[in-house]
Amino acid sequence: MHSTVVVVGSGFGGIGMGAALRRAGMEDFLILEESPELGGVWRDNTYPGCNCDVPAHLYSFSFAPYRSTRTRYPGRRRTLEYLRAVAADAGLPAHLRTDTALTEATYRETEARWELKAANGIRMTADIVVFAVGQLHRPNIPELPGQADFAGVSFHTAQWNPAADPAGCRVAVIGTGSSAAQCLPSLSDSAASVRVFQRTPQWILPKPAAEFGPAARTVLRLPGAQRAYRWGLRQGADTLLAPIMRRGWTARPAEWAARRHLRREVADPVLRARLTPDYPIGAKRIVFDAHYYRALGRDNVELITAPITRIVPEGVETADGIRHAVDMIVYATGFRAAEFLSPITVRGRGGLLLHEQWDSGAKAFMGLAVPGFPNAFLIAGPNSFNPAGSNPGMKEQQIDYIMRCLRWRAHIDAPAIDVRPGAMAAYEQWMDDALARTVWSSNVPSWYKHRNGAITSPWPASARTYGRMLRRPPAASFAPVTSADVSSERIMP
Ligand code: N01
Repeated sequence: MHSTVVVVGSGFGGIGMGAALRRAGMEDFLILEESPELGGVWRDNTYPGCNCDVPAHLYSFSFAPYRSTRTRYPGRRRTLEYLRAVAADAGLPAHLRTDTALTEATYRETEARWELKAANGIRMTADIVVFAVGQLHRPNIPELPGQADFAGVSFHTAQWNPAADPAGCRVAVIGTGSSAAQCLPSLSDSAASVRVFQRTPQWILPKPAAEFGPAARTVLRLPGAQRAYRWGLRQGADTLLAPIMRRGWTARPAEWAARRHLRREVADPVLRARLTPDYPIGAKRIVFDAHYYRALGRDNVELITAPITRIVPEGVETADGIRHAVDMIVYATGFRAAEFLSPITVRGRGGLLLHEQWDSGAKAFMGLAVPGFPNAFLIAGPNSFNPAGSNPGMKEQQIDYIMRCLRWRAHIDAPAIDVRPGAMAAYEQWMDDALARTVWSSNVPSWYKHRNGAITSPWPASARTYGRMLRRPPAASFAPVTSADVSSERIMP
């Protein structure tokens, strides 16, 4: 089986890519999806309280803008419905191959084609492969001694056990990131007790109400108002949030707002002190939330800050020797975000293994292409996560650029195109300089970083800057792969 393009993954990136291919009149493409249905993280995360902490009018594609005069922050079900609707409107179901987990992708130099193998035995070839597998879907469950002996139920937030009813249970939530903040209020509504195990306090900025008030609804009914609102959100993210990521005074207003939020929500000074971070705001992904602090103040909720030493049959043991008896452990411990494309084995020119090349931290030109891997593109690749705005928006910019690369390749009639090593070197230099000016260069661990400390996930500037850099024509950064290259050259050591 051969397709001109194979897209891997059907979250926002894969659906956006498929829609762009259809708009360009392309029919010969497949979208491979390892799960039984499309949706990415919005399909996977079914924990109670799961919702989007970016306003949906921004967290949507420009070609299918989210329209509502009522809902500002939809729940996960509504976001999943939005994605399904975009896919249906673009005619993507006919291109989707579900239950097809790609395991290997190998570039065959003589044919300038990708050979693809899936776990279900399907083999295919493609001229172009676009990896849109995301980075926040492989759960990070810490290895704690005694885990296997736990007598209750335990699971990760992204693998919520629908049969496990927290009502009347004693629940442990390990972790205090966005997932924990979103599920704690719902859990504490029905659980007998919830103990929240915090290793590091988070910076939390208040999130406006999920629904618009009457005045905003009236305004949003006016012609063009929702488009203007989306534009304002994008400008606001670039102007107000992106500067937080730089070190120094530009982060002060956000830190002040976060401290004010904490003061308003937590009356107890002792609890407040335990919830106050001692690292710069933005060093970890900021939590946007309005209910977490208040939930922590409930009578049936307790914040535990002593480090976890092990899991025991009856619950969680901490370094102060206390055994916290629980029936359910919820690992809100995040994702193995630095392991891009894992567990797919990707081989490029000369048998080059992508994961060997990325051993000390993933890198890709503009987060979307790697020298030595011709005709392969990434959506949401290294250093293209926007911590201060809309990631569907970043993905849309990547998709537009990939489409321009495909048109350029057709125009010059090249079997394959590859990133020029010089363009990659210049980009890496720019990236290193830009990252050195950000708050992430401080010694704070987060999912933004590889285990060796390399900063592999976030984009270090505004979305506007990203778009400006992608305006350069593909010919400035890519080169056709000639047959002479194919037979003799190994691009990278
Ligand atoms: O994961 P996280 P998340 N012992 O990595 C703790 C996106 N998202 O699932 O900070 C004890 O942020 C860890 O502690 P520490 C969003 O981009 C979006 O919450 O490392 N604790 C931390 O508290 C987000 O940033 C939405 O010290 C341990 C927590 O677990 C990203 O997903 C909603 C531990 C992990 O926090 C990930 O969020 C939800 C251990 N051994 C998520 N190991 C939207 O609304 C880890 N921790 C769009």
